[in-house]
Amino acid sequence: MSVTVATRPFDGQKPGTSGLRKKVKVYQQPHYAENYIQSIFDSLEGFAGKTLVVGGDGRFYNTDVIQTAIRMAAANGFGRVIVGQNGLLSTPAASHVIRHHKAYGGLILSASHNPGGPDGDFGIKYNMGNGGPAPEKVTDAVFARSKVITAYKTTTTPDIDLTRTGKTMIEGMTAEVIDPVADYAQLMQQLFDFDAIRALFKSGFRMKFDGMGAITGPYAKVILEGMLGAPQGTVINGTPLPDFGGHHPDPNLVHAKELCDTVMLGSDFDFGAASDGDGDRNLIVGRGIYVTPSDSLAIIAANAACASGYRTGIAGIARSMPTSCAPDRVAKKLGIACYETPTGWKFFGNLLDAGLATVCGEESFGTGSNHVREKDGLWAVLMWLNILASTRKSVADIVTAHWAEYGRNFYSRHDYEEVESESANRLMDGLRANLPAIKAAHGLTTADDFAYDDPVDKSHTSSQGIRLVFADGARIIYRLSGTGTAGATLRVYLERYIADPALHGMETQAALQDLIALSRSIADIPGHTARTEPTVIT
Ligand code: G16
Repeated sequence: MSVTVATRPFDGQKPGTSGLRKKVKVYQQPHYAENYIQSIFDSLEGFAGKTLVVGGDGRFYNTDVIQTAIRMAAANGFGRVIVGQNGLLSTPAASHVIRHHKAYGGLILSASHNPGGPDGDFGIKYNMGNGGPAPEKVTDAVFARSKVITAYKTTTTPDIDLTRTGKTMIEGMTAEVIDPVADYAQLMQQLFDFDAIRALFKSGFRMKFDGMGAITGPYAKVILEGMLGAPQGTVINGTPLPDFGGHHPDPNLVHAKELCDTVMLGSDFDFGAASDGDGDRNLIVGRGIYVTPSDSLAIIAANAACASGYRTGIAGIARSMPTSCAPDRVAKKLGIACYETPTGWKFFGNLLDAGLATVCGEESFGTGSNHVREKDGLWAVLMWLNILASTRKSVADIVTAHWAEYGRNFYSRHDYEEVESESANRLMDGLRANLPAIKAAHGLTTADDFAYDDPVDKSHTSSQGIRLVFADGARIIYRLSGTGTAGATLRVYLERYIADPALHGMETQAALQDLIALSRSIADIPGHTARTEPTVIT
């Protein structure tokens, strides 16, 4: 039976960079998830009888909210819900399922790379019919609705069985549990030369893929070990667990240290990769080398034609503003455009839909293409495997050859985590107020607060990060994270371009040393945050 439940608004249901991420304990408050889901439905139009995709990364509280969402979808008039078996769908797979099944939209339950478990984080994100995160005009409407909501609709029906594929009827709506991997695996087979990658593994090539106890494990096992013949055991931490097995499922040099040490420092493996909580991020390492996400995007763009799905070339590249300018150099050589967007995958959607960009990426370990409307961890890994299979070169050789051809953009991000919010805001306000003086004092070519005009829908987005550009093209960028759930995280992005190959072997932090010191003094980071060193350097 459908019922309407009275409720009262909660403060702070404002979606961040990627959906509404909060502590599990916040989400566990009675009516909290329901209010947010109803605010989403109330902000949409014309979905009666249509299909909604629901899935999550398997973190603690995932199946509870999935059952809630299914009941609410039925009561709100959707005709069908497609849900991943056991409530699982990686973020890129969810994006594909939405597109493939021509769904109206989807709810993705994830807090991405944030820790899971009862004391960890949870999140809900709405994706549109193109498979991409809702644009700001929708998320703004959801937030506005959440502030005045008085009731939500649900049903009194029991939980459906998520463990078996098949269909159940709920109040006239079909709930269809699907294999979460099948559609996605088929898409990957269309995009990449599986025969060439199979031959690479057959030749003795060895890799490790770290699923980090999160969602990508099942996808990686089916595709890498199953379809591509990588040896059993290639995928480690491959079972999704509610607390990710205690891992912080963030694929970077800090949280995937074991993988990095094994592959980069050892001699047993040619290639290493990892993906995050919800499967959209990727980390790429080779023997003796870590590939920065910015370099990875540039190298993928330069070599995309190795893969069958991109053989005819790419239309354009898009990168977020803090991502290094390495992809711009590739775009220039290919004679295509490189778009610079604010941080957040949602800003790529229009460019991809309009055919202006084919590949896109961000410094935050995200890379993807127009095959879905999310970044895609396993896609990036398969693209690298395809490039390695076609060229039969090592990761290090591919990267150093790329630098030799284009020059090297030395790049690093310094994060100051869990800073008191007021201090972080004061620091940013101080920078904003002093931009003209900073520009003059350091002879900068640009000192601004980045704003973006979308070339497709003409929307304007302001205050997307302080950008300091030096006369030689070096950059320091300051931004506050939009995905954290405790205090504020100050991100400082540092970049310097060096053309001379004789200097490309320099250690990154050493190459950026003077910029690092300047970044701290210009913003008075120690004064505002009482920190002398960042929490995480990637
Ligand atoms: C999300 C977005 C990304 C963005 C990243 C960084 O990633 O989807 O597009 O680059 O946040 O966020 P911030 O710097 O604001 O913390 P994910 O993987 O968390 O969904």
